[in-house]
Amino acid sequence: MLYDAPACPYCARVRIVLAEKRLDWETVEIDLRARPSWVYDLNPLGRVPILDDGFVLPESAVIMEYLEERSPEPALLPANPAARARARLAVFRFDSLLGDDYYAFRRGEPNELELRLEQLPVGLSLFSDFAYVPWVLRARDRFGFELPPALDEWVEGLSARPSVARELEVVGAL
Ligand SMILES: N[C@@H](CCC(=O)N[C@@H](CS)C(=O)NCC(=O)O)C(=O)O
Repeated sequence: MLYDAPACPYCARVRIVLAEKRLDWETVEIDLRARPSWVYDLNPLGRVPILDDGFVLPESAVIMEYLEERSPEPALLPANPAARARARLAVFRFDSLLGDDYYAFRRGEPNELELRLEQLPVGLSLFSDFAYVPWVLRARDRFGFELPPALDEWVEGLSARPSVARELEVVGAL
């Protein structure tokens, strides 16, 4: 079971990985503006995504790691240990490399989102690319950011994958 919210880019990470690994999950949509109190029983922080796979697991990056280990094929992390570490580091640093400025922009606060988009650590692995692409799609399609050409190409490449194409539809409907 995936406790999900369409607008949530952290949930989008998990939706993409589930689709890539062709895992079929039931989804419970959570309305974050009228959140049921039982969500706090599953995750004391009250946040989605939350995966229930016989045990309850919040935190999108941890869920991604779990799914990569639970269902290793197709692999989203590279085989080489150094390359795996670099991809994981990119996800670990998500807040400083994108999230902090993205959410500062959303709050109307000073931000360097344009610079962050220029310097995004993309192309290290599918794993880290899927961890970043939900915010890039929203920056472009919801907030009108013109992406640097290399990033635009990266999005185009990923959009050929049904898992990401589906997320383009989700963003288009927000
Ligand atoms: N670190 C969490 C962040 C998840 C998160 O912030 N989800 C948002 C929706 S996009 C949420 O549930 N917000 C409700 C809240 O913060 O109260 C993750 O990676 O899963």
